[in-house]
This record gives sequence, structure tokens and C-alpha cells, in this order.
Amino acid sequence: MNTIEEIQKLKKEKNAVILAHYYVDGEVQAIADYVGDSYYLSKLATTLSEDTIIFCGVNFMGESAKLLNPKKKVIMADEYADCPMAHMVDIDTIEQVRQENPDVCVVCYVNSTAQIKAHSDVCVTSSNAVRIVKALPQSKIFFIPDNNLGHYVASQLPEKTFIFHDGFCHVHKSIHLENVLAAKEAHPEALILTHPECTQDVLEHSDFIGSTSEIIDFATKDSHDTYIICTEMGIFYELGQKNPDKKFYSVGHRQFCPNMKRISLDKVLLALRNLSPEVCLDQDIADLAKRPLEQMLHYAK
Ligand code: CIZ
Ligand code: SF4
Repeated sequence: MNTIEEIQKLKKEKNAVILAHYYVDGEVQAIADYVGDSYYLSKLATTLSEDTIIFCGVNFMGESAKLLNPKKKVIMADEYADCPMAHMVDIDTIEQVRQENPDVCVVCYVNSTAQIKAHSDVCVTSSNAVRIVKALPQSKIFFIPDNNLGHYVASQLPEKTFIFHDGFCHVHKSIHLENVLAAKEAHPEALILTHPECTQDVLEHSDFIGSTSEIIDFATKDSHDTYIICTEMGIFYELGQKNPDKKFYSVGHRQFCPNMKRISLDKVLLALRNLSPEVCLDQDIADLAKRPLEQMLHYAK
């Protein structure tokens, strides 16, 4: 039996479901039951009947799945796949901002640890951040941790005031404007589709700004046939699946998240065999961290 056949067999035997993010390797996305962004996957996780979730993504995503599904076993395909941005804010900073701004709403990009979520008021993802911040009753926002996404949200909501944090995604930050302009020179007919974790100069030169799922939807519905894609390269798999006749160009070798790329078919198989490593959260933190995620699902309705 080959690796893929064994994964399929074990998945049935163990009543497990495989969830994968768009940034993991295409061959992992191909064997997953559901592929999506973290908003879709966290919403979906609340509707699944299987007892066990095998999560192919970084730790904060598995934690979110566990927070929303405390009774299910959530197994990470790789326990060391961790997003550096998830650790960029500290609790003291949040509490200090709260003390100095008693009316502030702490809006936490979902790319954060459960501990950080536990000190936040509401979570957002890149696909719902503008919608949720707009719907919040508070007008003063402390947006953590991603500085670029925070500024993008602020640019869409001039009626709100923002305090920003200085967190960033090293993958999106290293997509430089000169790389984008070089790609545009090579493919002048292409539209530039960009993730809001990219820097402001790149966003300003883009034809469309959106999360991974929004970029995929845009490219799938749009009538052009050539695109330059400014986000992590794993997205090319789903773009190609949905649009076999369109051309998608990268902006160079920097669109690579080493943590997302830790996940392989062999690791998925091992995770299924051993039902380990399991996501285990401290109960006190879990109780507090669940609330901002539920607030996100509430405001996103
Ligand atoms: O929200 C997510 O899943 C991330 C990390 C990126 C995106 O835009 O989908
Ligand atoms: Fe974190 Fe960036 Fe990798 Fe996403 S692409 S997991 S934000 S380092």
C-alpha cells in the first residue's frame, strides 16, 4: 500500500478528517478532505461529525480548531510548524494599552497563540477583518499583531481610530515592490493580486487585495487570464486546480513559508497512525481564548 492509500485507510478506521491550509504543499492539499483559509477551516471545524481532526497547518490554526471543538481530538501533522507572527505580541503590551485606553477594543488577528487570544476581545482573519472591525461598537481599536493588515483595515475604515502593533509576517514582508514591478514588466497584461499582510507600497500597486480565499475567488470569477500573485506559494495549487487555463506568476523565490512547508504526506500518515501530537490547552486559557473566536463567528454572520 502506498502512503496515500494508507492515509485514506487509516482516516476511515480512525474516524478522522484532514483539514489543510492553502499554504501547505499541493500534494498535502490533494489528500485533504477540506482545504481553506483559517476562517473557513475554523468555522467548518464546528460542523464536522468525525471525532478526530488532523490539521495540516501551523499551530495557531490547530489551537483555534481545538478551542472551537474542545471535545474533539485535534492532531497536528507537525507540532513544530509554528507561525512566528503568532508570538509577536506580549500580554504586558496588551494590558498596558488597555490601561491607557479603557475604551479600546483589542482586535486579535487569528495568527496568534491561544494565550494572546485569551487577552483579546475579538479575533479576525484576513478574510473578515474589515467586516468585523466595522461592525464593532467600539471606535478605538488596538490591532494586534500584524502591522500591515492593521493599516490595511484602517485604510478601509476612516471612521475608526487605531493603535497598531509592530508584528509582521516575514514571508509577505519579503515580497518587495521591486520584485512585483519586475514581474509586472515581464507580464504587463497581468493583474496583481495581493494579500494584506504585504507592505503598503506593494498594496498600492495591486489590482486586488484579499485573503487567500478572496484571491482564489477573484481569480476564478475574473475574466483576465494572467495574474501576478503576492502571497505564499502554496496558493498556486488551488489557483491551478480551479483555473487550469489561466496563468499565475510568482514574484520570486521569497513567497515560501518554511513552517507551512514542514507538512508532508509522511507526517500526515504518522499523525494518523499515532494520533499524536495532540493539541492540548490549559483549561483556564482555553475558556478565555474561545470567547474572542466565538465573537468573531458572531460578528461575521
Ligand atoms: O487567514 C488565513 O488563513 C491566512 C493565514 C491567510 C489567508 O489569507 O488565508
Ligand atoms: Fe505565519 Fe506568514 Fe507563514 Fe502565514 S505565511 S504561517 S503568517 S509566517
